[in-house]
Amino acid sequence: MTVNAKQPETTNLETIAALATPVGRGGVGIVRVSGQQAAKIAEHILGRCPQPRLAEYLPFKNAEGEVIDQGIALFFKGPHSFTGEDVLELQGHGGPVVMDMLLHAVTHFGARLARSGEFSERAFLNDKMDLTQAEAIADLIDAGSEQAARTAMRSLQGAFSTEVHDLVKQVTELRIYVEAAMDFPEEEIDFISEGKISEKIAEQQQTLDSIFERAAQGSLIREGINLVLVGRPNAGKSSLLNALAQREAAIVTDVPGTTRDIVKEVIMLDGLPVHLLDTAGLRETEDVVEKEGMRRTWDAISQADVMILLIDDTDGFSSIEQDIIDQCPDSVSIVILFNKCDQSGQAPGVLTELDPDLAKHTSLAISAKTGAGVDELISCIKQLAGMQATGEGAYMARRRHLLELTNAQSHLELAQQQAQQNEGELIAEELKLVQQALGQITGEVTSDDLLGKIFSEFCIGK
Ligand SMILES: Nc1nc2c(ncn2[C@@H]2O[C@H](COP(=O)(O)OP(=O)(O)OP(=O)(O)O)[C@@H](O)[C@H]2O)c(=O)[nH]1
Ligand SMILES: [Mg+2]
Repeated sequence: MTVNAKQPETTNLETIAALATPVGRGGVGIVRVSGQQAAKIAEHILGRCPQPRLAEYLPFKNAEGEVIDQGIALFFKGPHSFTGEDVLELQGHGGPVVMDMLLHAVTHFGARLARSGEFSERAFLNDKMDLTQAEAIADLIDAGSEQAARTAMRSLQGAFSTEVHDLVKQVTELRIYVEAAMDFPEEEIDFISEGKISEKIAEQQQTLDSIFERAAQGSLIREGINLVLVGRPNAGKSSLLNALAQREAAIVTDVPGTTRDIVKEVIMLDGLPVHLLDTAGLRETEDVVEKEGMRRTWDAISQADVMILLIDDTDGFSSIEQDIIDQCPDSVSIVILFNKCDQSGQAPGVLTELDPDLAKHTSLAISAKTGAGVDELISCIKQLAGMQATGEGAYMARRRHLLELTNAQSHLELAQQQAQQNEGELIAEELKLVQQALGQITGEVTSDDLLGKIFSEFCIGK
């Protein structure tokens, strides 16, 4: 069910506490407390509640009045805090035992341990940020590359949500306009058939497409692609995996059938995360272990975005490769690699003069052993993934955002079709669905299930 999930106030919620720094030893460890009891807890532990936003150096005491640590205490009076509630931060010495004692004291005086993402969830419920911004915090923390961190920061600063909000505003205005026109039926047809509505919808479609493109870029930087290496035994799959990973991740020998299980490696190609899978070579065999390996190879192919089909160029393309191409699902992009070009004498790089049947796939000659042609292969992978040269303007987005954007796109397209047919009521209905889809992104319209799912993936203390 879709409901507006925001509660009018969260002041009656329990006070929560968590370790905000990583578990383990560190120079500083921070315990964070949020909720109505924060000031009272400060009085118990520090002897008094510090002045808002003023760092004070104080001893921290437990329930027995013993000093367990001393450090910096900070108090933020709600609503001027991260969560919008009263927040207390105790910065002590970052040892696991000290932090444990401090957490114990804080819970003794009235807080309970926070669930994952509960601080961010309260910030969202108290209108300190919208959903895309809350998600951007988790993405910034999890960022696996500089690009990912930059796009997350852009979303955190509101670039994504501002554009979505602006579009929602335009769609709403248009809907009100159409609805108002319907109150005057004799004028309605004229008013729609003038083409103004269709023009406005077309503008909104453009804006939405541009938002989608940048979100898709961000999502690519966040999630990456699945790339599977496939081919006959000894084609050089494991050698290529090692060349791309720049380490000896998989065993390479001249014995056909060396790789039996899937070898996984995550690499970064200029900010694009690539989940590489090296697989067991495909051939006729009675060996039970190898057969199971090949079953796993096909499993991996079905879940891949890109399949790299390696061929030993000294053997050449055969019906085995043709069968693999024929059995590969349509959703998987195929790259055909003629490997061992150092032996076959073929010049490395993109191949253009190919059989017409193969020409629809990208083909390259490389040498996994010498590294010749590998740079061209990398550019080709980035291009297939849709990675743009500059990550500029991309904002961190998740699959759920892309789904809602696609949903909005299709309803806006339907609204456009209704506009062509002068169907005022149906235009208004479609525009409403566009609004709803976009509202799910920023969290204006969400279900409790969705919120629970999003915040549970956060780390504790955030
Ligand atoms: N000359 C030359 N030899 C290569 C090249 N790539 C791989 N080889 C050799 O080919 C043999 C097989 O390489 P692997 O990488 O183990 O092949 P594979 O496709 O993983 O084989 P399986 O795991 O058995 O399916 C090894 O002896 C490699 O050194 C290349 O580009 N040039
Ligand atoms: Mg191998």
